[in-house]
Amino acid sequence: MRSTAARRSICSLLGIAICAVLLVPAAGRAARETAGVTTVSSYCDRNAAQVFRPWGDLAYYARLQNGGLENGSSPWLLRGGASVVSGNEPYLISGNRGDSHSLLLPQGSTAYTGFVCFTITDWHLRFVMRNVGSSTGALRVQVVVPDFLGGLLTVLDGGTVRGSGTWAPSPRILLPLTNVAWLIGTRAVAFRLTPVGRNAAYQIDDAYLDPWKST
Ligand SMILES: [Ca+2]
Repeated sequence: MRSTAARRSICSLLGIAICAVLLVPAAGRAARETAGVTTVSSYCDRNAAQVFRPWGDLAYYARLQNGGLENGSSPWLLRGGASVVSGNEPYLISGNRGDSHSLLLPQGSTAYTGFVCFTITDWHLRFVMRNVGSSTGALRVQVVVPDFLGGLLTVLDGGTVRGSGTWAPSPRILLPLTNVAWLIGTRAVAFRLTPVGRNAAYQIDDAYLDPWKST
């Protein structure tokens, strides 16, 4: 295992989102990083829509920036072999029939979304996914939170989801941010997605969040 000093050196090269997670002492556990993070620019999509309505979910969801991976990988940070690949989720929930790419997360990879704005409440995060690895593999969702007054980052565990080999919407992932509202200063968070388990691998597309927990 890398030393803390080594991990801090890597942090200085890779940026704040990676830095936050490299310094987490154990997966699934909130942790803090004291290296200098001062400001975070976030993305706010005001055009919410009922994109998961065909599955009985009437909530209004806002799309994450490049949530459909149709514009390269930016602002996502892809590590450990994660990559944008040809092939879209088949339901075209964005409404754009020209969508043609998605995100492959092989074993050992990690992907971070860009920072997105939100209101102080609980959220639902949802995307379209399929399992392309072991049937027992899962996908861990974590939340990267810039801390109050800037400067600190916290990583929260949003739990794990599982999918089959057929494209389907993920479960609605509840992000209990109300409980940590006291430490949030910038009104922006990002998400980290990591396959977990032996030979776990996933493909995801069209990442959205319900910023108002509307249902
Ligand atoms: Ca796509």
